[in-house]
Amino acid sequence: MSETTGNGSSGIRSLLVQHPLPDVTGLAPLSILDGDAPTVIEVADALNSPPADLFDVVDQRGALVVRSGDGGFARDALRSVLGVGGELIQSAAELGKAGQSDFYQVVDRGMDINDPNVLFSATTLPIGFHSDGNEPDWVPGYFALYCQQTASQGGESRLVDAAEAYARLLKVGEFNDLLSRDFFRDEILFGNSEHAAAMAVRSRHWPIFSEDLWGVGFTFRYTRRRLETGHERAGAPLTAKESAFLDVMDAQFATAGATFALRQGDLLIVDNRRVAHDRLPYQDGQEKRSLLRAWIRRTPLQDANA
Ligand SMILES: O=C(O)CCC(=O)C(=O)O
Ligand SMILES: [Fe+2]
Repeated sequence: MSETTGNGSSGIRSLLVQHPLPDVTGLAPLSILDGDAPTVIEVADALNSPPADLFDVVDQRGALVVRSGDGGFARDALRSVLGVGGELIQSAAELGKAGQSDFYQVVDRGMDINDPNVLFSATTLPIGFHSDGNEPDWVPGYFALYCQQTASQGGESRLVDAAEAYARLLKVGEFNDLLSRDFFRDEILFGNSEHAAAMAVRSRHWPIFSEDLWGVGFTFRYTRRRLETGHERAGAPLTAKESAFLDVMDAQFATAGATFALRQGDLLIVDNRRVAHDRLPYQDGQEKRSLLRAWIRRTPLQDANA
């Protein structure tokens, strides 16, 4: 059980050789697919623009970096760039449901990844391409990461267009039955018995790719580990074909997209429903790498079916 694509890589390679990735003409390609870093704008310009305009750029390009340089944002400036308190940020109730309040700190918490309740993002290990959120009825439309402190080594961000990956996988044809089918999704259940977790996961299943989720458009929902442990807990471990499908998908993510280093004072904003993201492993120096994360919605209907 690994979040990376190390296992069975010769099988993946032969599948990719058998099925070289075709050009996709139906979708406007996002710039982040060209291997570019996201568009960067200066914080002064961001603060002079309505947040809605910034999110228009994110919609068009998949991601955006607001750069403040050495000065950094005050927390208030961060809130106003993101539109917190206005239309854009999720309600307090939604934050509570997602287990977050205000901004969540992404930092190495020195925990043992062998514990299934520990998230890769709370360690220095590679996370693997994923989307944020793990709820049946709510998806963060966007996430933002504000870089308070870079790592001494590594920790680069990676982004790839999941809609384009989906279109390519459809053309491969081999996995069409799996692309939109439900998979079980584990949830972190501190202090709950294995039995309770197994019962809970039975009602937690949804597809990786939805062409039009809740009438608001294409949505990608995937964290490999939650899906693998979800299937184990549901008593339906992933089959060889299902694992091969995830390997091929992860391999596609890993070969495409942008890899770039956030600088201290950068605010990265990403379309979480369209773009898959990853973070490379890192080492901390004297100061620990630290990012503040916010989950954001743009309109009430965008991220929930309520
Ligand atoms: O550490 C990072 O750069 C990204 C963290 C992340 O993806 C997450 O917390 O979900
Ligand atoms: Fe994430």
